[in-house]
Amino acid sequence: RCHHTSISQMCSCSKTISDEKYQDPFQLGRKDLKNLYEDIKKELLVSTAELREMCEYYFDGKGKAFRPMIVVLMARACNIHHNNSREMQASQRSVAIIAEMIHTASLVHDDVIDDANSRRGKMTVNQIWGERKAVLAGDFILSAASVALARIGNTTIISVLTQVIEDLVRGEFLQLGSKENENERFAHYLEKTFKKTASLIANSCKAVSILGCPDPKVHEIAYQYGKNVGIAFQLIDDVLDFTSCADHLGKPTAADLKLGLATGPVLFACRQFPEMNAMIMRRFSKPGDVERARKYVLQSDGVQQTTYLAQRYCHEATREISKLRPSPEREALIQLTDMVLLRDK
Ligand code: GRG
Repeated sequence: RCHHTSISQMCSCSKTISDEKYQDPFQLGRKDLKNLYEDIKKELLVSTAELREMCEYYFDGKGKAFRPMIVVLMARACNIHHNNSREMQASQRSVAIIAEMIHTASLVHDDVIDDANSRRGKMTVNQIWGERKAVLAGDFILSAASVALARIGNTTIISVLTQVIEDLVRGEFLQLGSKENENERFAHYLEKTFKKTASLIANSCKAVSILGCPDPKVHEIAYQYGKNVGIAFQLIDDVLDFTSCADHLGKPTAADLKLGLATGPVLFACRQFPEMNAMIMRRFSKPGDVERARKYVLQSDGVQQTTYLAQRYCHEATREISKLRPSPEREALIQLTDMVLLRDK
């Protein structure tokens, strides 16, 4: 795996990527996102100091801002495709803000469900303020995102983005359950992956395409690009849980196994080492299961197979976005698929 870059570097800093192939295709998107966190904080204005501090906690510039970056690039690519417009609409930028707010609300709730202590190298909201307040902070961020969504004043956009909230909850529910049959297990994993991660990216891309262009074919291209990139992003996330170190990730590694979850690398490894089946069934609950499962995965080609699967999703995303008229933003979206595969955190 290549460890020279991360989405954080590509989205947050001005010039850090040394590889010549990646000549900073994100300059345009970065300009659109310059005041992203300030604008989000404006949406979160609340009267009590504690709630405000909790809600603002993750809007500190330490996230990768991967979703807003895709959204603004997609908005511009669709606008150029439709009428060669170089302008981005205020409503399209609002979608980027709303996407990051929904994402953050879901992180806050996820950390409560998983009883997580660290994220992005800092303590989680639940660790500092306790579970009950963390749930409320997540709710508040989500409600502020809903207010911003209503302000756009377009019922189609409201229904596209509220679908994401339903999918997030259903995805989290799917993760709580498991399947016995091997084929069902993989389908269940991919469905969970779509709902927990890809739906937000797919539907945010669809929303900005609807705002920028009346052609339903373009909406489908935007949706398919976001869906495929989103699934690839989660597959690589699942790989990094096995291959990266905790310090670099900003959260513990093998976290999925510790939570009892069998992700892509485990499901592929199980085909080579069927003895893992029993461990999967008991959700790695016996002492030593987590360590043994991790060893099996690293001995198997589970990591390579999952990465290969992610490559196929990225290839599909590239095929979809290539149907749009050429533009620097379209090229950035294509390069972004490579960076999803090469990221190391
Ligand atoms: C409150 C809307 C809402 C949902 C409740 C808890 C829940 C249902 C859903 C959890 C969804 C979730 C946390 C999915 C994980 C997605 C994921 C890959 C997160 C990591 O994304 P990065 O790497 O994070 O982009 P940064 O830190 O860079 O922002």
